[in-house]
Amino acid sequence: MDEKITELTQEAVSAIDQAETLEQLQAIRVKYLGKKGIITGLLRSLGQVAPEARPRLGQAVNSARATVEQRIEARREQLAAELTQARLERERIDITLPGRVWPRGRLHPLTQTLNDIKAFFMGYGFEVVEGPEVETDYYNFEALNIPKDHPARDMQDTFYLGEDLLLRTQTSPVQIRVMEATKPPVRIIAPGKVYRVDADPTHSPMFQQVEGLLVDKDITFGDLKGILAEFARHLFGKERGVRFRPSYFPFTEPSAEMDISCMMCKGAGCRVCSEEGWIEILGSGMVHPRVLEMVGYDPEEVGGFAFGMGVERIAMLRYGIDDIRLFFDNDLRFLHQF
Ligand code: 2U9
Repeated sequence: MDEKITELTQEAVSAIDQAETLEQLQAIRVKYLGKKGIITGLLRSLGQVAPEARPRLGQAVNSARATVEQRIEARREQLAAELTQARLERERIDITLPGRVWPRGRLHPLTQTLNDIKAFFMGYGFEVVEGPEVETDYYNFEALNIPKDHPARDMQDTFYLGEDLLLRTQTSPVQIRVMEATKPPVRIIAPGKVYRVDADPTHSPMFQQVEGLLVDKDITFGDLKGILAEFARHLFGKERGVRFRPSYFPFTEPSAEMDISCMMCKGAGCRVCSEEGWIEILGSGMVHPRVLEMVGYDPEEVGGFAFGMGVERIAMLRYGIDDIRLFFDNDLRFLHQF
């Protein structure tokens, strides 16, 4: 019996050492230590040996079982480590390979210009408001004191969507709605898309405007001049000359257009300013008393100034672009330059 135990142990140990996979190792465990395993069988058969030999033989079988168990566990750890190592080799990643460089995006020149305009007026306490692009005749024309026979109302100039509905031709309706809903003081700018039947190198059927409105007690034309001149120098450089020219709009009285000294020729006269030395950048004026009355304000109590500018026009002057359609072509060769 002693010999058999020694022999069995050696046989098991050599099988364990030769096992190449965890599955083979498991089969060996079943063969020797399983319920019907050889060593388990030996333990059971101890009942048949002579009582005086039993303790010694029992000890020998138990020690054989412990040896086999230990060797299996040791080999299992070894095989598992080899498997992990092999997997690490197989899945090795070369972290020195250069990554892919993604091209960096940037803001559209019109967005950049609009952001700069907004930031300036927000700095003076103006709130940014937006409104619908589809408007009624009342908000787009009537409430702005635009007479029935004004050319802007013509089918040739306005996109009508029905009897009374149209695509707004300016963002002023937004400001009418704000005044209807709130009491003075009002200090807002209204940026947004507007639509006019017009298309050539400097006009697009859709373009963007920023209009501004300030209504309060004791507002003067001096307030208008001060803030708009400051705006012009903020956007086009503090060395720019600024001048106001009398003009006419149905919704403001008096009205004025603001020019800046030409940044190309510095006022000497060139192609960009049509030999004038000056370039128009926005329209403005004191809000017409009739417009104030129509929203329920008392023109004897409060007054205000308003202004309007085309964002594309400002961006064209700023960047020296001579065709408005370049903004809408989405040609990356153009867009990458800003
Ligand atoms: C209210 C009252 C008055 C807004 C104004 C202009 C002068 C103006 C044009 C500039 C170039 C439009 O984009 S453009 O074609 N705008 O000259 N806009 S005053 O006046 C208002 C606005 C709202 C309630």
